[in-house]
Amino acid sequence: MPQLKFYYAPGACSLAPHILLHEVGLPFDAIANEVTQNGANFIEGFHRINPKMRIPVIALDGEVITETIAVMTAIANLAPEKHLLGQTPLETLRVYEWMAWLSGTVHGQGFGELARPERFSDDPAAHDGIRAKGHKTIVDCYDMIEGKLTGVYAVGDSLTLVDPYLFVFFRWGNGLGLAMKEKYPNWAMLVSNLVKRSAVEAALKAENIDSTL
Ligand SMILES: N[C@@H](CCC(=O)N[C@@H](CS)C(=O)NCC(=O)O)C(=O)O
Repeated sequence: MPQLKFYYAPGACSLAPHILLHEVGLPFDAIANEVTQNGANFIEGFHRINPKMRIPVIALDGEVITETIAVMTAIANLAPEKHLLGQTPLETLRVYEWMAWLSGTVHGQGFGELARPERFSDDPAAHDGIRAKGHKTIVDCYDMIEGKLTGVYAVGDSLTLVDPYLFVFFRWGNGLGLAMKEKYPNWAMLVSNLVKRSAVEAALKAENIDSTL
């Protein structure tokens, strides 16, 4: 059994791999950090673990993996019988299509611009405009997410990496004051099914947060 060390922050994007770890059901050590709208507070020496200064991070028998997509793939590989990367090669492609867009555009661009405008311009006078653009990108992407969802799961007929990641963005939409349930009924249905899973309950409890549904 591999030794697993998971670095997260309550309510951050790391909630998605945290849920996946509970789905897989192997024991792991969870190390909490803090990331808020205003900044981040990482454990002492975190820059040696991930010089990019971001969570999530997972260490598998000491091998450090960063980036949500790689972290979640590593977790999925621990339980191949659960098909968390999809049931077929085409579903796996769809999983990575979703994950790359959610990580790069929705998170990195939309939420990055909204919460960390200083990453996009050194000129403080530009920051309000960048925040506004980030908010618009998020809403445009959320409309697209709603249009892409048709069933209980984002890809195929079973849980994949994409569903817990979509849960993170649904919670963040609530945090932004968007009328998530009313505006995005397909997405709300996916999330209401997801929160019935014991793995979601366990991860929310461990992070001491609620589903905000
Ligand atoms: N590309 C990275 C981005 C991860 C990321 O930005 N994580 C946020 C938490 S949701 C973080 O660590 N933020 C620290 C900061 O903003 O200082 C990934 O997908 O894992």
